[in-house]
Amino acid sequence: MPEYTIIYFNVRGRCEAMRMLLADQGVEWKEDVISVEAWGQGNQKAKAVFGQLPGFKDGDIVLYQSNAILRHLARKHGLYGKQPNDASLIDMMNDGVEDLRLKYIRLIYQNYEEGKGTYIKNLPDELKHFERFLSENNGGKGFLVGEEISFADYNLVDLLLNHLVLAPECLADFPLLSAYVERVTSRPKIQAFLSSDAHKKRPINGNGKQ
Ligand code: GTB
Repeated sequence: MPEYTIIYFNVRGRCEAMRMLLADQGVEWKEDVISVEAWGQGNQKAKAVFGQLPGFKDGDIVLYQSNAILRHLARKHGLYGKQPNDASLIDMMNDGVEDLRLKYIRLIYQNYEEGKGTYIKNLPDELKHFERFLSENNGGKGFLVGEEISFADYNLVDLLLNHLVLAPECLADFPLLSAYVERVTSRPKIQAFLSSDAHKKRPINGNGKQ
């Protein structure tokens, strides 16, 4: 029996990074899919610590907040760096990913038709920070921090994959980020996960926009 359960709507949304992490680490998990109708009845919402999903069960504990879940998994599976300052740098990068994810979510759920053009026009100003930071670690040939993959890498790659759907050319001027996405998504277990029906058939977002 898998020890982990992801409790979420039938979307990639805020859970695909943790799914990628688990798949890459060779860890099984269960999906407890909550329909929008069931959520609307209010019982699950009332139980959730902040009234929102995802939730994540690990044995006796149930966690909420997607980034807390990623960090929990990172601590358990050695995805928080190795050197003394690594964890702080990984946190910093993950916070940067969260800032961009929030902008993306606002576009998708609140301003898609009117905002898409401007969002894509301004995207290089967001992506350049990640390109530069990546370039400072091993010439951009590895991961965000240190020599091994961290939870922030899964989170960033997931968000970049969403952006490649929104704006297929968005990485054209970012050679290091392009190669990084290619490198991470070519890891055999990630490649298998991304090729699975479970991933491909799951919508990116809950409103059909992407
Ligand atoms: N800070 C929290 C985190 O990181 O976990 C934010 C969680 C959050 O925004 N959760 C949203 C939620 O629970 C779902 S993610 N919304 C319901 C509510 O607030 O009552 C975005 C989302 C929206 C809609 C769908 N959908 O319709 O299927 C799926 C996902």
